[in-house]
Amino acid sequence: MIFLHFSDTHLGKTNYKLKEREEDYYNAFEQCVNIAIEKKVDFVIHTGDLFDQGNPTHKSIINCIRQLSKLKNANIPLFIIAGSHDMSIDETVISILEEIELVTNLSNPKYYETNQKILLKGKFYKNVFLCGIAGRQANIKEIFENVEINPESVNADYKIFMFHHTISDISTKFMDIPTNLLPKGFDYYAGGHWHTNFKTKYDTGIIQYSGSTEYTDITDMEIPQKKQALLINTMTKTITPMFIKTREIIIEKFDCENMIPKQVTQKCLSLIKNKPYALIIFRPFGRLKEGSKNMVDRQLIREKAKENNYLHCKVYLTDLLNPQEKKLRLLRHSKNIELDYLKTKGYSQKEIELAKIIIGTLGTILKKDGLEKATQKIMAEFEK
Ligand SMILES: [Mn+2]
Repeated sequence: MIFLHFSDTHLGKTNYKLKEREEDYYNAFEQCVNIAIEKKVDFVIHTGDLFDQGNPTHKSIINCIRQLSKLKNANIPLFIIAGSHDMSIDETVISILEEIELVTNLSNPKYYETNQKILLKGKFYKNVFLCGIAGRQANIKEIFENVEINPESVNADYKIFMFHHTISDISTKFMDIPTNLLPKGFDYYAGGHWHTNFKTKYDTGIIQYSGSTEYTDITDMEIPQKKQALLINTMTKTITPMFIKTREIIIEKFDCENMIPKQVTQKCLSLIKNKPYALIIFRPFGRLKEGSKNMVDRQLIREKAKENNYLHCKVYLTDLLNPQEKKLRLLRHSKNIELDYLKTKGYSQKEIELAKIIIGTLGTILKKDGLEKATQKIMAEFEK
């Protein structure tokens, strides 16, 4: 059997508010579907973040259905789990797609049983057994600790486990679960959530993250790795990357230590060639000799890029320091990033405490009396 694995398609996402970038995500998704059809695969697996949002735009749903219908017409089933971005307060769009028989959502409760343990009933397709866990974060370690696999899966010739979490083998800093919490005995562990390609051996099989199908943010753009879907042959156990054609993204990072702003501008201008449709991102770093980084003429740089037919030009000055500026040592992924920032800005401890409460109430779903309680808490802190 042959199957295709891809992930993190983030339909509906864009970068820099460009409609062309939104199209790029649809285009990458379409390429994956076309590969599956051309290679006449037996089935496809998607490991979550089909959409970029839990309440996706109509446009992205239409684009998605159009592609999934092509797979259906070619008799190629698609097995999927919901990713962290696919979740909504009430269910996930993926379950709607399942209702109209375009996908099998293995993270749908109908594919597992919860008593004290979580039994993954999964699904048999021909001689393959597939099961998976949705990309939620809450109590995720406990969930994995309590997972049991359908005992009938021993009859399958090939077993696939799908998940949407970062394992400790990738990063101890960003990990959701230690690698050894993955259930044992599978042939293929299909990972999603981590946007770059990653593979390692595990127990009786192999763990494979196919990565996202587009470059979703600046960190992702800076990693020199082609975007891909993976073609797996279960008999020969070969895994072949199928590369996705993506828009050219040029990142120019250069040292500007002891330069003046005008020299930084000149340096950027000199790096602009003629690259139709490419994205160009400048990231100068180092400390300026004089002037201020706001004097770097971003407008002029952007204009020259436009004249040279680039799709878009972005100049990041965050890593460029003014002559007297203290180096802000902000932990990029610190949970207290806002508080660290307020501290560096000289706010008092009391003000920071207050901000902490306010920030803590943002983005949470305020239950009954929630707003009132939050207000009381803020007032109590204020009166201290
Ligand atoms: Mn993702």
